[in-house]
Amino acid sequence: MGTNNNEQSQYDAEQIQILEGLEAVRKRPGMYIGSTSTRGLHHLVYEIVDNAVDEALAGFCNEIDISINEDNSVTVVDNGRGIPIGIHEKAGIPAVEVVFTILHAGGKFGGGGYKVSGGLHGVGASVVNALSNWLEVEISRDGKVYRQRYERGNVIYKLKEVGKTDKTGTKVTFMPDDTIFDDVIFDYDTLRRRFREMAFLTKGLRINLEDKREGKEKSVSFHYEGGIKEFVEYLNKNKTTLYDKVIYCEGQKDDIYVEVALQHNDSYNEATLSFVNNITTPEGGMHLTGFKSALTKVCNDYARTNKFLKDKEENLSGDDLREGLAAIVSIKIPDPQFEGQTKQKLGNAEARTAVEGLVSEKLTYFLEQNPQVAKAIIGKAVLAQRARMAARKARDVARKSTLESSMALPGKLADCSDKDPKKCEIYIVEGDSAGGSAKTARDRATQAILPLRGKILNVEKARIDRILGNEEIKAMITAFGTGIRENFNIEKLRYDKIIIMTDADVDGAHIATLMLTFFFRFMPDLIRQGHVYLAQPPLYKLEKNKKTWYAYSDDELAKILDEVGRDQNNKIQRYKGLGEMDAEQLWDTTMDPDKRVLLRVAIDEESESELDITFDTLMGEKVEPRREFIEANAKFVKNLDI
Ligand code: 2B7
Repeated sequence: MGTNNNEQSQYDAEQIQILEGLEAVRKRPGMYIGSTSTRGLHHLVYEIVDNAVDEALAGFCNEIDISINEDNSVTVVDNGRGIPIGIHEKAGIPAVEVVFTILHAGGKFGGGGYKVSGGLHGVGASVVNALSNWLEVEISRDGKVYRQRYERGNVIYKLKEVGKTDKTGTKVTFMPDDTIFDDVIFDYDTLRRRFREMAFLTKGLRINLEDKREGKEKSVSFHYEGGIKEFVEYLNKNKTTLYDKVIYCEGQKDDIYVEVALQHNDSYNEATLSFVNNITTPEGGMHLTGFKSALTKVCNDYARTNKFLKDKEENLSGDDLREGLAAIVSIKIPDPQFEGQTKQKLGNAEARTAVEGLVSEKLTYFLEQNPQVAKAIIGKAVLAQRARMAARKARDVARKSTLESSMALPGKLADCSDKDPKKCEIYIVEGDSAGGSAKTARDRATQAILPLRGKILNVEKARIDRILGNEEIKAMITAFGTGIRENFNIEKLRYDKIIIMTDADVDGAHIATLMLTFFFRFMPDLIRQGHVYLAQPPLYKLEKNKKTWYAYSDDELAKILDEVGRDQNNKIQRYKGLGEMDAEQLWDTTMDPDKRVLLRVAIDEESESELDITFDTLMGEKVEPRREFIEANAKFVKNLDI
């Protein structure tokens, strides 16, 4: 400071620029990590871990430890080479300091490393540093341990030697800035899900996660030698597979590395997950398109050559061939371009060519070598094709007849009189008798009632023709007015709220899950846009001295009893079903918009693939996981204050 030495002032200038750089991150954190919500907070961990994963991808690291510390700081340790500590030529400071204090200090470093990890925003360590109260990095390299500390992005002391070691690697500990994030509490399960996915996507890498917070102590370790092959096995774990082997291929075209694994099961749903640089791409894009076209083309060629399809028969469609498919498409590409409304769709055309080329070549060879597997895949697709054609015919007939009868509403529906969908709601009620009480109880202007008989069809276990032929499902589709799947149109929704009302017992929960499964598969936007609710009928009625209380759980009953005193004057009734309530009670406890509690059903978008799994666990034949599902079901449901 205060010197006129030319070199020195140049150095100062550089420093000032650096400070401005990180200040920008603190001013507009959302630009760099998406948001300052819980999601953004967890993103900090992913950014640091991404750098360690890159070191693993470069072939120098095979284990990463992540711990949530007692003070809610996070430590990440890798056994890679250690971030270089030599003086960076341009910046004149140790390379590690460049990594943590200069914005966008990404790319190739010291050679050898292949930086592919996109990160949602691809900004890395300096952003985490800028958004942390403090951050410490410790590097083990060349027999020595070095350390540096930063606070809100500012260097607290120069890189210093603090000990000796015979190991190599990097350790980063940071405390997120509580003045920037809405909430600085890490969620173990969110991290666990993400790291399991990362471990699947990086074969051979071991990722250990530990929660050291008091009262929350737990740990888990992920390590998959088979990588995405094991990911596919995991997706199929509660299913019956059509053949034993997971079909797998990997390869590189130009600078794109492609890895694909797939295996069919006997269900009717597809679970294809695609990733770019280890980031999930729910909207797909070029890599997914390449995979789909290769699968469709290769299988049709095979089916023709081997006479599974007669000359005059139509080609198998992509959907036919993907019925019951579990697949992972994972690519690594140096410069991913994301397009579309949400910027989540991979736009690089060369990714399509790379995936399509690799999968075509390898799958053609595989089918020739494994005719039994080929037969199973083509055989299932042929059945799917027949069902699809039958369903199309049925729909055409249905369309004609609905045109004639101008969209006949189902006979069982007691519709409401108000025609403004914003004000209207429909109760889907289990059983005719409860349906009867609900019809009596309702507000006729705004509440419609659709009673359903018994268990509704499990759409996970039925093919499209059977599903669309099912009376209960037809009734719901016509009542809602939106149509399904690619024909779904939210503007046509006839009710703002779709409320599932079932008994408050295990069977009721099962029926509700079956309905949610149907919505999830055929009209997921209904759930995404928050139109689907669960009614909450009470479990108990307590009468005492001419007063009445309703309890919606055992805990609540206990609380009420504590308040009113536990004595002989208590008359407690346990409701076994909605049918036991008369219309007035049903209105008071469950349907009156001023008093009722509704649960809004939500999809956890970050784990949509897990949602499939949870539904499947519930729904599949394997009976034993059923209990879990009912508990897990609670996860889809977010409490709604009304
Ligand atoms: C682009 C930057 C971020 N980097 C290296 C080398 C190893 C290395 C890293 C890392 C997070 C928490 C524990 C390369 C890459 C910087 O250049 S970052 N390891 N681990 C990490 O951040 N873990 C490297 C060439 C030769 N020697 C080391």
